[in-house]
Amino acid sequence: MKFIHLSDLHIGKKVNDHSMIDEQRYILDRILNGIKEEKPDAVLISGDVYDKTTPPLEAVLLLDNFLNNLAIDGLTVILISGNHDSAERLSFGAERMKKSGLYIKSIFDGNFTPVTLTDEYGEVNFYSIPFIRISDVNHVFGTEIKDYSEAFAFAVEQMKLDTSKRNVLLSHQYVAGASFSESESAVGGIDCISKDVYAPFDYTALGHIHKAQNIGSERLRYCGTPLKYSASEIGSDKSYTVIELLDKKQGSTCCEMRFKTVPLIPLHDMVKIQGSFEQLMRTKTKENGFATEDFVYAVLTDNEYVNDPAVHLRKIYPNLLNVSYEGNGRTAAFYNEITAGKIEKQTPFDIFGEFYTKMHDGAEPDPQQQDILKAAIKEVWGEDGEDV
Ligand SMILES: [Mn+2]
Repeated sequence: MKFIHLSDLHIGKKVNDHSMIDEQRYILDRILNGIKEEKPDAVLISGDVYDKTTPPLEAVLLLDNFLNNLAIDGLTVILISGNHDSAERLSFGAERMKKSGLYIKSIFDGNFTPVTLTDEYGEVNFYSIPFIRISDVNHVFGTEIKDYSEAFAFAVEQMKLDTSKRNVLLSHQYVAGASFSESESAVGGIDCISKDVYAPFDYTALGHIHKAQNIGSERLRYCGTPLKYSASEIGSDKSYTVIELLDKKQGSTCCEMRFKTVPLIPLHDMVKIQGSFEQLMRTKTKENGFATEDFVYAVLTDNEYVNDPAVHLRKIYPNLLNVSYEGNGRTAAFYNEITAGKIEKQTPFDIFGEFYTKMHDGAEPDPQQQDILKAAIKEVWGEDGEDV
């Protein structure tokens, strides 16, 4: 039984206000080609299909297109919702679509009927638990559980697993021990689930964490996002996971399995570039190790204030995502120029005034700003502020 594990597509996502839709269209195309080559029995998508509960039109069209392209003879597609999806919206038409081999499990209702596929080694049961909170379990089962792992374990118990068969779970949760990046959002420390609750499954296709990783073993795995969605993912490789479940010997807890990842090369990479404004404006193309159309996080090392660097940098790097300054762009030399040798003789009002002027290309604070400043100084130092 061969299946492909995907998750966290986040279709419709914007990174720093920059639409990723073209990148997503491209990468889904690559994945589709991979699926056609690999000829799996199933494709599993473990949540965060969309980036928003009300995805934009282009995102809906793209998912529609992807799922339609997956209507390949003999291919089963199973999809759960993540914390970014609207469970109800995603479940549109779910009942009817089962007939065509597309199983959407986005509403947690206590029904754990698996999707069962058969190969030469027997049956494989694919179970789904969309993203849930403790309150979902308590709501559905009338329990009063307070612990996340306990709530999840309770749900798993209700499946009454036949462990002599091969069992697979799709789950979108934060499993304790996973290392995450910046783009997950709403991944909290208390929300994590012990990996032990996943032990009864031969394989768990996890979603939620954007960095591909095994949790303890390759049977409990985050496949990661198909694209980099934050600066913290620069330098990390993206891929999808291909799993093959083989024989489950009588009496053994897990079946034999094969595991591999297939690298995903994006249309445009995400890179960090660093240097002075002048250097970055001079740096142009691929000779320097990156294409100008890459998604760029620029880090300026200038000591001097640069006016509107993004406006100019964007002429060379059209997919510029962010400009930041190393050390705030104002090194010790910058501050020394203001303060050296004279700070002790100045009042806080004078020091701030000079600082303000430096930061605003020579403009002085206007009378209203001066009043605010005086009031603030008075609040900190009292009337004595003038003499400090
Ligand atoms: Mn996600």
